[in-house]
Amino acid sequence: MAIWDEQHESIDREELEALQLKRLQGMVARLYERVPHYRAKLGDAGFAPGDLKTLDDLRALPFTEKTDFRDNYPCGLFAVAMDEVIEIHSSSGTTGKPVVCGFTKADLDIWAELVCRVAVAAGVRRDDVAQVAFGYGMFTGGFGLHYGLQRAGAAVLPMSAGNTVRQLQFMQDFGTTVLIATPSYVLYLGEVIRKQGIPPESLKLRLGLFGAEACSEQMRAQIEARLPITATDNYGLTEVLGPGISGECECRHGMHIAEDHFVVECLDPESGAPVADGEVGELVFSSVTRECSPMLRYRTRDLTTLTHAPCPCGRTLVRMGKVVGRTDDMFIISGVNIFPSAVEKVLFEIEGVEPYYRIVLGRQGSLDTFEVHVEVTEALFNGWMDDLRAFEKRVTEQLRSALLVRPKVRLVEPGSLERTAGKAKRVVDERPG
Ligand code: DLL
Repeated sequence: MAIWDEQHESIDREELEALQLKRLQGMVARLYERVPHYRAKLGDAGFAPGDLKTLDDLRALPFTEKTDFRDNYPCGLFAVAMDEVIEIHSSSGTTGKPVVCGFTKADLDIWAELVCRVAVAAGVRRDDVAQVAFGYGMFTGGFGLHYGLQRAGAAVLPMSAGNTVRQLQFMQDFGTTVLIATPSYVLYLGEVIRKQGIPPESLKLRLGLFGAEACSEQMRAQIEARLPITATDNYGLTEVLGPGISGECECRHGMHIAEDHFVVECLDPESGAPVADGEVGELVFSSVTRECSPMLRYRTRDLTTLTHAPCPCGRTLVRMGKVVGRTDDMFIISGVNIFPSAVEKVLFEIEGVEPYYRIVLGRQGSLDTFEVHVEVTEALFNGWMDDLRAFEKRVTEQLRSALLVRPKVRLVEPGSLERTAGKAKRVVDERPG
C-alpha cells in the first residue's frame, strides 16, 4: 500500500506533538499580530501569544465559529495582505453570508499535497484517469481534488458537476478509472447507467473518491452494488481547508487526519470537554500551517469519533469515523432528538427501498409533524396496492422502533425525488419561525 509522504503520515506521535506545538505557537503569534478579530478575542480570554507552552494550553483558547466568518465577511479574517492571496473560495452560504477562505501560494501548495495524500491513500496511481464531477467554482471540491489528483500524477478530467449524459460519454470515451463526486450523485449516475443499458462491467471504473456529504456504510454498499467500484470516503470543510483534511486508506476503517497541519479535538458539544477515543463528539480544528486563513479551534458542528489505535496501513495519524450528524441538523420531535443519519440507516437496510428519501418537518396547530418520503423499487411501486400498504406499515414500524417516534411514511414513485449533482438535501423544514 503506497504512502505518499511516509515521513509525515507515519510520524512517531511524540515527534508529531512537538511539531504541532511549534507550528501552533507560530500560528497563534501570527493571528495575534495580524488579525484584529483574533487579537481582540485572545485579549478577551486574557491570553498573550507566549502563554502557549504545551498542546494542552490550546484548551484555554477561544473557539472560532461560523458567526466569526459572518461578522468579518468577506476578508476580515485573512492573515495576509491581498497581494499575497492567489485564490479565494467560499461555501454556498445558504443560511446567511458565505464563509470565505483565501490561499497564498504556499497554502495552495499544501492543499495540493494534502489532497494528494488522500488520493494516494485511497489507491490512486499515476496511470489513473480521474473524472472530477465536483463543481468547479467557489466550492472547494472541484479545484481541491483537481490539484491533489494532478500532484498524484493522475490524468484529470475536470468535468465539474452535472450534465450526466456527458459524464457518461466521457467516462466511456476516456476510460475513466477513478470517479470523484458526492455519494448521492454517484448513486444517480449508477441509476442512469442502468437505465441507458450500459453494462457496468464495460466501464473501466475501479475506484471512487467520494466526499462533501455523509456516506453511511449502507450507502457505500448501495454504490458498490450499482457500480464496479471501491468506494472511499474523504472529508473536509471550507472553513478549515476544503477537501484534504482527512481520507480513508485502503483499509477503509476511518479517515486519517493530516495532524501535522491540523490539531484536532473531539469535544462534548455542550460542555466543551474532550471525549475519549470511540465516543461521539464535535470535531474542532486548529490549522497550524495556513498562511491566509488559519483557524483557531474552529467548531465544525460535525459529530464523529476519533481513534488513535494503530492502523494496518502503517499511517500513525489519528482516524475519524464517519460523520454521524451535525449538531445543527438534529431535530426534535415529541421531545426525541433525531439525526437524519439515523433515519437513513433504517431505510437503507430495508429491501425494496431505493436510496432516495426526504424528511419533511411541518407544524399542525402547536404540534410538529414528521414525514418521511421514501422511494421504492419499480416492482414494488407497480405491484399490488395491498403489498404497498403492508410495506409502508413495515417501514413505519422499523423507523418507530429505531427512533422511538412514529413518522408518517409516504412511499413515492421511483425517480420522483429530486436528484442533485452536488450535496443531497434530505431535510425540508416547513415549520414556521
Ligand atoms: O464539502 C469540502 C469537501 C469537498 C470535502 C469535497 C470532501 C470532498 P463544505 O461545502 O464547506 O466543504 O461543507 C463542509 O460538509 O462540515 C460536513 O458537514 C460535510 N462533509 C464534508 N465531507 C464529508 C464526509 C466540503 N466525507 C461540510 N462525510 C462538513 C460527511 C461531510 N460529511
